[in-house]
Amino acid sequence: MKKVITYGTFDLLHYGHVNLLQRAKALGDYLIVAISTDEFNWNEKQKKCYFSYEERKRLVEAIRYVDLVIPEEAWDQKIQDVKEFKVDTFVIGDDWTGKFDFLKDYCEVVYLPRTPEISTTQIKAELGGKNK
Ligand code: C2G
Repeated sequence: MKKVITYGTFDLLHYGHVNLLQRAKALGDYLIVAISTDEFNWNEKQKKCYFSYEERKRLVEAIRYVDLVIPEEAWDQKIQDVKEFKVDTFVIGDDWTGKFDFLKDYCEVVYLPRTPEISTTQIKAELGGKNK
């Protein structure tokens, strides 16, 4: 069984996220998604999520391509995750190109093109504008 892993916040889940998860699953048989915890998002990415970790986990678990959701609590947990879950391929959007090449010592590393026209930031901005 070929195992794939990816990491992300997945706040305000949208089709760009789903496009990524669909392509990630197509690279193997089992897809693990590490979702950033609320603490990790705030402390490391200065992101304040609309949905809590538990709500984001509930949404991502409902996606047909996803087999397991685990928490992302630290930048440096990836090597441990790859070893613990015997992961063959690490996948993430190409906005991170090069940032995780260190994982090539442990698994295949794939950067996939982002879905260009959608982002959580854009959704928040447009909704914020309408509420004025
Ligand atoms: N994504 C995408 N297209 C978009 C938006 C997001 O392909 N329009 C991808 C991102 O490239 C990423 C995944 O969807 O692979 C999740 O995106 P985010 O929730 O924004 O994740 P991010 O904040 O980039 O966190 O340790 C890695 C980080 O946790 C990644």
